[in-house]
Amino acid sequence: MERTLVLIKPDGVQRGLVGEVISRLERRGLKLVAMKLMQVDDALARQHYAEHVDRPFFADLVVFISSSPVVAMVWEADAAVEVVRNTMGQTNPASSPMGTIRGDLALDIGRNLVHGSDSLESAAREVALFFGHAEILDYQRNTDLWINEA
Ligand code: DAT
Ligand code: MG
Repeated sequence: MERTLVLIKPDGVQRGLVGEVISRLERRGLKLVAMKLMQVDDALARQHYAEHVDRPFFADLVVFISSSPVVAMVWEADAAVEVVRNTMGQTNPASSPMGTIRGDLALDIGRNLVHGSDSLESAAREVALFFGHAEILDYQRNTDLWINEA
């Protein structure tokens, strides 16, 4: 079973789309195993986006993600990384298909509402940046056997 980090970025919280984003992931069948509303500081922002440090948009990215609260979550499923990325859509909302979070709810690459880890390795690194072990819960859902055959 995979775990992946999802952030509802400042634009999502400010626009009142927290429930919408969570609802889409819940309805897909993923299991929520950790969640908090938090302010990302400059240091955490730089660590989180470290892979983009040399990109021209890095400074704006760091300012934006720390500009207002985010909702940080860990979601669990088989292939959670791929399933979350597909549910989110493309990085650029303008090229995201309808039916995806970014394709339905966003327009601008710099205001694309959500973050989702892009690989299992990124997921492990990012989950550890945002959550301690004790904050990630292991529990059974009564619906599990209605979502996964085994
Ligand atoms: P994703 O968030 O889909 O994983 P990414 O990791 O390549 O995309 O980039 C991180 C964020 O940086 C992305 O959500 C929005 C911003 N970004 C990416 N490419 C950009 C670009 N060409 N211009 C402006 N912002 C960009
Ligand atoms: Mg990324």
